[in-house]
Amino acid sequence: MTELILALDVLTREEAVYIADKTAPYLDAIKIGYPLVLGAGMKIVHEIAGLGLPLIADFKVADIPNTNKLITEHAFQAGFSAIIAQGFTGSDSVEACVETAHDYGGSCYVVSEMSHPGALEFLSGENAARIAKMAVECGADGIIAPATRPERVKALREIIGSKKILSPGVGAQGGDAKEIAPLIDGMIVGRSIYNAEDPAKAAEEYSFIRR
Ligand code: 3DU
Repeated sequence: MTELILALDVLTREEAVYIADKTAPYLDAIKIGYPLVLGAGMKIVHEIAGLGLPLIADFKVADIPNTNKLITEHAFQAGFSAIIAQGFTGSDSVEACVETAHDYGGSCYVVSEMSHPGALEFLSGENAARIAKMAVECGADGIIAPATRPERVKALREIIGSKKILSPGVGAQGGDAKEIAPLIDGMIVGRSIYNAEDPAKAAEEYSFIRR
């Protein structure tokens, strides 16, 4: 079954705890990135981890290998169980994230192609395919691929086989949950859940769609 992952991009501790608490029964994991940790500090990770769901660090790590290692160590020490790295930096930088994540017993996902329109300017097509292939060779646990372009997800699936595909872009960015769910392992949804009038109801509805 496709997992439902909440992108918890709210800006304060209070909102984060409220939304996470209400939606947790319908989720398989929570993704936390810069909007929340810059707003509420890294201590929010420990607090949200108390709900018992796996937490994915969306830091899109994109630096030299040593800096990638240091960032990844911070993430796992803070309580994350997976990290997202950019792939365009190359195999040595990606390997640093993958190896560090695995040292902590966690996972690393590599962004192969992004979901917004501008992604088509540099990181789609052949380059995205090369990144996906490299992610597999580096031992990554999966890739990030765009829910806004199901045909690209299918093409990337051919390359990565049974590695996981986590896919953002459903709802607010225009991706169709019903269409993308059968193609991927994890559906990442942010605004369509946390901005909904009733976030728990929205999460529940997505949790039905993904089956
Ligand atoms: O558009 P939403 O509000 O459902 O949020 C999508 C989340 O996924 C958000 O945290 C964004 O930073 C992340 N993401 C993408 O949207 C697209 C990507 O290619 C990679 C990550």
